[in-house]
Formats: sequence, C-alpha cells, structure tokens
Amino acid sequence: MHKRQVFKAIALVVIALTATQSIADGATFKIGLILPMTGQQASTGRQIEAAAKLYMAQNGDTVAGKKIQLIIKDDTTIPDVTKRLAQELVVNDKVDVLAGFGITPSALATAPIATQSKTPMVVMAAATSSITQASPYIVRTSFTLAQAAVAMGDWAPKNGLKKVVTLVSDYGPGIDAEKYFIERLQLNGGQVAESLRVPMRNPDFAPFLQKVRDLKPDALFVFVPSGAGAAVMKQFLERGMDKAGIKLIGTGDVTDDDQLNDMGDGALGVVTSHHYSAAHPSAANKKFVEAFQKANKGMRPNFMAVGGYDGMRVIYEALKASKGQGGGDALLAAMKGQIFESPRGPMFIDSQTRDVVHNIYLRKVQRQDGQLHNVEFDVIKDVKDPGKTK
Ligand code: VNL
Repeated sequence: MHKRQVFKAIALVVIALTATQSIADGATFKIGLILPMTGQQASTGRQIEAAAKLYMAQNGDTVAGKKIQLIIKDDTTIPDVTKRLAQELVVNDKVDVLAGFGITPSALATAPIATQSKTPMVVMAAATSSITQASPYIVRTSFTLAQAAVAMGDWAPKNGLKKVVTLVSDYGPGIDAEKYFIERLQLNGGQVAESLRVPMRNPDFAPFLQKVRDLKPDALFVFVPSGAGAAVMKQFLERGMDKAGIKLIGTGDVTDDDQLNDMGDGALGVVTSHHYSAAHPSAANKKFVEAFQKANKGMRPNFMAVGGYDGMRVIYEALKASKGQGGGDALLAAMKGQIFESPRGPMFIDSQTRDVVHNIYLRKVQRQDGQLHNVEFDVIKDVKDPGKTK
C-alpha cells in the first residue's frame, strides 16, 4: 500500500474510533459522587453510597435514553481532597453532575468548581445554611441545622427545660445549631447557662461534660455530626448526667439511626428535632427502609441515606425533564421546584434558594418492635431554611 493511503486509512480509523467514543460519551450521563468513605465521617459515605445504589436498582440505569454512570470517589473527609476530586471529575471524566459532600467544608471547597464549570452540585449531606449561597449551581437534598434547631428552641422551654447548656461541634453546622437554638430558646423565655464548642476533629467530650454537670442545667442541647452521637451518649451516661436530672436534647444528628440501636436503654426518652426518622410512619418510608435493609445486610438507613436517595431522585427527574439533553443550566432549572414524597415526608426544592423545604418532626427515643427508634410525636410542616441571609 502507498504510504499516503496507509496514513489515510489510519486517519479514518482514528476518526471512526473518536466518533464512536463521543457517541458513547453522549449516551452516558455521569454522576460524580464524592463522599467520605474513610475517615471520621465514613458512616455518612457508606449510607449515601448504599442509598444511591438502591435508587438506581429501583429506577433503572437508563434515563431519557442515557445510561447513568455513577463514579464514586472517597475524599477521606478532607476538604482539599474533595476539591481536587471534583476538579478531576469535571475536567477528565466530564461528569454531568457533582453530588455527595459529607461535611460543610467539603461542600464549600467545591462550590467554585461548580460555578466555573456550570455543573449542578447536589449536596446530599452537608447542612450549614450558607452552603447554597456559595454557588448558584448548588441544590440541597439534605437539611439545614437551622431548620432543626429552631424546632427544638421552641419545644424545650415550653416543656419545662428553661435553663440549657449548648454543646456543639465547632464548625459551620454547629455554629448554626447553637445560634438558631439559642435565639428561639430566649424568645420563649428560656436561658442559656453556657455555650460550649468542641473541636470538629477527634473531639474529647469528657472535660466539656464535666463542666455541664457542674452548671446543673435542666437540659444539655447537643449538635455533633452524624457518627459522633454514640460517643456523646456514652460519656453522658457514664458521668451519670441523666441521673443528675439533666435531659439530653438536640438535633437528630445525636440519635442518628445508624448508631441509635446500639446506644442502649440509656438513650430512652431523649428528645430531638429532625427531618428524618427510620421509624417515620408512612407507606413510602416503610418500603424504603425495607428495601434498604434487604440490600445492605440489615443496615438501618439514617438521614444521610435519605439525603442521598432524594438527591438521586432530583437528578433523575431533572434529566427526564430536560429530555436527556443535559447541560448544566437545563439540569439546574429542572432541579429547582421539584416537589415529591420522600421517605422523610413531603419535600420541595425551593426555586429561589435551591434549598430543601420539608417537615421537621419532634421525636422521642422509644423501644419499638424490640429496637430503639426515634418515634415522631409532633410535626412542624413545610419548614424553609431560617438561615438564609438573602
Ligand atoms: C454536617 C452537618 C455533617 C450535619 C454531618 O454529619 C451532620 C456538615 C457528617 O454540614 O458538615 O450530621
């Protein structure tokens, strides 16, 4: 064969391969799911991964003619790693959506990448109010601490818990929880004896709890991130704080369904406010919990799992509504305003704020069917994030 013909033949093959490749790419819809699979918040990653996979198993992996590809990355709970992974997912893998984000600093570190690349970023776990304001491409399916804390600030003083010490993890969601709880507590005639903040990384609760004991409040209000609740509960009980007449209250992160059943009877009676309980008595939730446990060796879904499950729903429906054409702006537009029944109850993505609107429940730890559960006893409907500054 003539040299020129050989070149031409090779060129044609290359073009053909490239074309096949781009058709394949065009037929694939990629979701870059960045989660803490190791490190302090590994349980959050485990829960969200299981929920995302369940959603796909139940709803298929082809949507509007596109094959859904889930690319899971472990950020090891380190924000710089989250950001680098997001960059690689956008530039190298050309993902259509970024999702996950176990902790607030990881979500905030990634926000500029979503903005620059016009990639929708679905926050499934992190819960500081300001996150959705860090990029117009962020949509949240988790919750905000302000939503949950306000409900507890209303409930506690009306139920005899007037003098309260607050104990929060010293970063975004803890600061929000403290602020919104105290604001409402004081509005309702309660008082704060002391506000304590523990380091986010490797906290030692012992010295703080000793201080609380000495202050003898009616209640201790706690926020710690998912996964840290069992340690707080253990030390609270070991110090005999319950016997000293101090009630443990908080947002539902402390009686996390991932750990609650192993906390023991000492957890009975603890009242918290939150958007999700595995014991939420709806048909949709019963179905969700059963399927989740069946697919995951009996693991009980927690509020992180629900954030992940609903986040997948928001992505799938946005892809359907934009007729599979994708494109960051079209997807984002189709995420805004979605309204549906989540395992948590009714849920809505506010088009203005791109944040979740949902019910906040008051729950008490009780034994149900032999297991410890957050049993809902009251509800505040359709709660918007009180923490929005614009
Ligand atoms: C955050 C908020 C993380 C609530 C959590 O668990 C949580 C956060 C990992 O925004 O960092 O329960």
